[in-house]
Formats: sequence, C-alpha cells, structure tokens
Amino acid sequence: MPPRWIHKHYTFRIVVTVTPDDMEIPSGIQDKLVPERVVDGLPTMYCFETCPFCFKVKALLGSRGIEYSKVEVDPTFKTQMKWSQWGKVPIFVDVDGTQVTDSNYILHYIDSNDSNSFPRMGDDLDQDRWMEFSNEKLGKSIVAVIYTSYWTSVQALDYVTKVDNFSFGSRLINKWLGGFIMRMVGKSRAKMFDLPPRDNLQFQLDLMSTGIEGDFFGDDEPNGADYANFGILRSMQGLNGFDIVENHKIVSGWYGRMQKHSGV
Ligand SMILES: N[C@@H](CCC(=O)N[C@@H](CS)C(=O)NCC(=O)O)C(=O)O
Repeated sequence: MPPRWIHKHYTFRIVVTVTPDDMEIPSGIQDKLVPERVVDGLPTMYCFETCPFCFKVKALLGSRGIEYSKVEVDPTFKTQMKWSQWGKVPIFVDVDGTQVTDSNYILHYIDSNDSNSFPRMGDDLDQDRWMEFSNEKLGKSIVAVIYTSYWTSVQALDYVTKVDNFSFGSRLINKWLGGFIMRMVGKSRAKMFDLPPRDNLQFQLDLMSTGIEGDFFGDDEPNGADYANFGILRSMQGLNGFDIVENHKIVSGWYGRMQKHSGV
C-alpha cells in the first residue's frame, strides 16, 4: 500500500491530464463562439509578425481586400492567446466570434465565405497536396535556413523590439531567449532533411515549381496552394536565405505575381 501522499499526488496528476480545458482543440471551425476576442468589430487574426502560416492568411485577406484586425502575440509566452486551447498562431476569429484554427483550414474558411473561388478540401487532390507541402516541407525548410545560427535567429526576432503592445521586458526576452529557442528549432528542422538547409530549400523550390501550371498553382488565378506556399516564402523576405527564392528561375516570377495579387 503506497503512503497516502503518493495516492494524492497521482489523483492530482490524473485530474490535470484529462480535464477538457487542457486538451488541444482540433483544426478548423470551432463550436464555441468567442465574440469577446473580436477586435474593433472586424475579423481578427492572432499572429506573430514573421509567422509563415500567418502570412498565408494575410495574403488571402489582402488579395480579397478584406479589412481585419491583427493581434500581435508574443512568441515566447503567447500571452495574448491564452484564452484559446489551440496554442499556435494563426487563429482567425470572424466577426460573429467563430474561431478557426490551422492556416490551411482558415484559408478554406475565408474563401468559402467570400468568393468561393478555389476548390474545397478533398475536391482537388493537387491543390490539397501542395497545401500540405506548404506545412510539411516548405515551412520546415525555411525555418532551417532562417534560424541557421544564433545570430540569424536573433536578427529574425529583432522585430519584437518594435511591437507596441509588448513590454520592455517582454521585448528583451522574446529577442534574446526567443533567438536561442528558434536556433534550437532551426536545428531540429534541419535534421528532418537529407540535404544541408540551403541546398534543401533549393531542392524544395525546384519541386514546388513543378506544381505551378501557367501563372499559378491554380493556373490563371491563385488557388489555396498559391496562398499557402506564397505565405510561407513571404515570411522570409528580408531574412537569412531569401536570396534563394529571389534567384529561383521559376519561383521568383510566381512570387512576384503573388505579391502583386495579394499586396502583401
Ligand atoms: N499547422 C499550423 C502550424 C502553426 C504553427 O506552427 N505556428 C507556429 C508559429 S510560426 C506557432 O504558433 N508556434 C508556437 C508553438 O507551437 O508553441 C498552421 O498551419 O497554422
């Protein structure tokens, strides 16, 4: 028979582990409305300034001319989104309080409520495959390149020192500790690929360009795969390794077209 305090300890652990408040919510549209998270009566995006997944959504909103509010979340403690059980950015909250999580789902949600111009998930396997590619390959590849040393990581996080709603302490921690954390993330992403980070990004861009048919993945008009992959690459503009995108013979032209189309 274990001593009584051990029994108490385990009881506590079990309660903490299974409580519904601690469980991550699924991707997509959530049942529970959160109207109190809408800012200024506009669709609201919770994001990090340089987050690749957030840029996907910014690109779509920009291309449709949809006005929205942006809440900048501090990347180390994520203080501004503790209310959500999703735990990652972007989170999109529509004007009626509908919470949508996970960037590809957010793209579909916004398009389906706007002009419904690209196919929904499951209706176009190529589009689905390239949207998946944006998360599973491209997103991870750019992280390995941007955060390739402590110095490039700190440079990438320098923007936090200019965010108005962060305190002085939060700016310092987010830049210097955040730089260290992101360097570790960069290392772990690099291990996922056989090639060194820059060669791997070049390889992924070569692969991706096989999906660009005509001007866009969606041929004449951008589809979900265009917003998804453009958003990922747009997040590295001005950061370490962006020259690989600028110098790619197919991707650079497509990137320019997407930038013009989205205004982002
Ligand atoms: N599958 C998600 C990935 C989002 C994601 O990983 N976001 C990163 C920022 S770039 C994040 O919030 N990381 C914080 C964390 O995982 O704790 C999406 O596409 O939205």
